[in-house]
Amino acid sequence: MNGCMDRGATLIEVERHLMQPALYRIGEGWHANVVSVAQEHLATAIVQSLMAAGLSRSMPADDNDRRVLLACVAGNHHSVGLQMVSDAFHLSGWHVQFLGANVPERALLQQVIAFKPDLVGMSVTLESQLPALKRFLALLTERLGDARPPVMIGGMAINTVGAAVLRQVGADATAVDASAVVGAATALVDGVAT
Ligand code: B12
Repeated sequence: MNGCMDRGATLIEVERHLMQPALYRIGEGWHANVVSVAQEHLATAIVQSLMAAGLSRSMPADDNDRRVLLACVAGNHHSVGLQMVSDAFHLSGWHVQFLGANVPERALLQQVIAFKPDLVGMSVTLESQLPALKRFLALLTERLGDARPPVMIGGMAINTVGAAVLRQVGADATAVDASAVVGAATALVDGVAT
């Protein structure tokens, strides 16, 4: 990572083009029983510590006065991808609250009310987690009505099912990865604000 960044790559480029494919390969090896559970945990921990080191040597853009609240849907324990999304927002000047894995829906609702984000971003890895996402978005709409902030969703399940899922669950936009997320989020928030 340091070598890539020394040569001018951004942290997000390193995360997207080095770390993400490495973790996908770990997943394939795990599925094929050639990577153990302990090795998968070790790989995840190494990636997380490299991401933290990479973030500390990166310079965020000027504060743009926008807030994003990021959480994995209840039941989703895969937080590394959302952490990359968090890094992308942070380095682009957004105020980020990253709640991590498996956030219970009532706790997330309370935090949306308290933080008043311009955008909520939710990560979904397994298709079996889509009903929990749909339930949460229905709760958010019921409680906040017109004041509900726009919601972006992403993660492996969303990339697999495709954009049609947006309407099914009641979300506003998606982005395929951490490189694409800030552009899509800015377009969404600007569109909503005008
Ligand atoms: C590490 C890992 C775990 C760790 C996660 C630890 C952690 N702190 O995150 C642990 C051990 C908890 C875990 C558990 C399980 N896992 Co797992 N896991 C993985 C692995 C190897 C890597 C995940 C990862 O970090 N990927 C890298 C990140 C960067 O990629 P990403 O998540 O896709 O994120 C990018 C985009 O999707 C997007 N994105 C992500 N979130 C968001 C949000 C928004 C708003 C937007 C716009 C974009 C966006 O941007 C990200 C960055 O570019 C994957 C393999 C894989 N293909 O991902 C398997 C994998 C996802 N796991 C799998 C399985 C089966 C499980 C378990 C069911 C295993 C079990 N029997 O217990 C449990 C389920 C836990 C749960 N309930 O969620 C399968 C899923 C298969 C499927 N399609 O159903 C996979 C694919 C492995 C495999 N090949 O079989 N896992």
